[in-house]
Amino acid sequence: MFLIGQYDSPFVRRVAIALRLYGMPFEHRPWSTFGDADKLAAFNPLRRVPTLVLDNGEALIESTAILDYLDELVGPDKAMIAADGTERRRALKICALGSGLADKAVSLIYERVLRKDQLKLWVERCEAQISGVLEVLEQERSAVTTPYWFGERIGHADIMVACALRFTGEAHPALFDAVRYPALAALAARCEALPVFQEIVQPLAPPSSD
Ligand SMILES: N[C@@H](CCC(=O)N[C@@H](CS)C(=O)NCC(=O)O)C(=O)O
Repeated sequence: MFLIGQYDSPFVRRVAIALRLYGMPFEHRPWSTFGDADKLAAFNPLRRVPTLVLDNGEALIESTAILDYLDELVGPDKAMIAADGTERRRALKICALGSGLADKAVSLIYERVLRKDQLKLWVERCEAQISGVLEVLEQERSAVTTPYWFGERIGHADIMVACALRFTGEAHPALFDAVRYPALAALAARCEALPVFQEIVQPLAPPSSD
């Protein structure tokens, strides 16, 4: 199977990290969503990444749906999320907040680099959404005493939040102040220190309007 997308995308990175942690071999095709849009469109008409193309040619899209498939392959004991119940619901919510944070940080970077005149209403809305989510995640995480969000083992929630924080910090340094969000900063540092996070990483290269 091959994974399309560059590792500066928090969504591609979360999937690649999960593939590695699950010990699943994959090829990496670091195509750009803009520069390689036509190649990408042959597998995903949305021209978005991550896109995971299976050995039978089937293309999976949306990081959450891709991880759902990987979880099914490894089975409930190894899956990095609870199979059901309250813990699964809570983990999915943390993942959704982390992925929403990344979505808004991506929208804001597109607004900043692709538009000649930024729309103030949209910029302010994205900024408010980003800081609102950071506040809530910080509150939630500071109430947790285990090394990772749901215990001793890393899970999809930790990976998503860490990938979103790295992206937000690189794309919008003014919006992520580690002093203001110490519990999140500590979680991100713990994750980023792992070999898999150090292997699967790429400094942000935003698209340009040129
Ligand atoms: N909800 C999607 C978000 C994926 C996403 O926003 N990917 C960005 C790159 S970080 C992308 O493909 N952008 C191009 C576009 O949306 O046109 C997921 O979880 O996979």
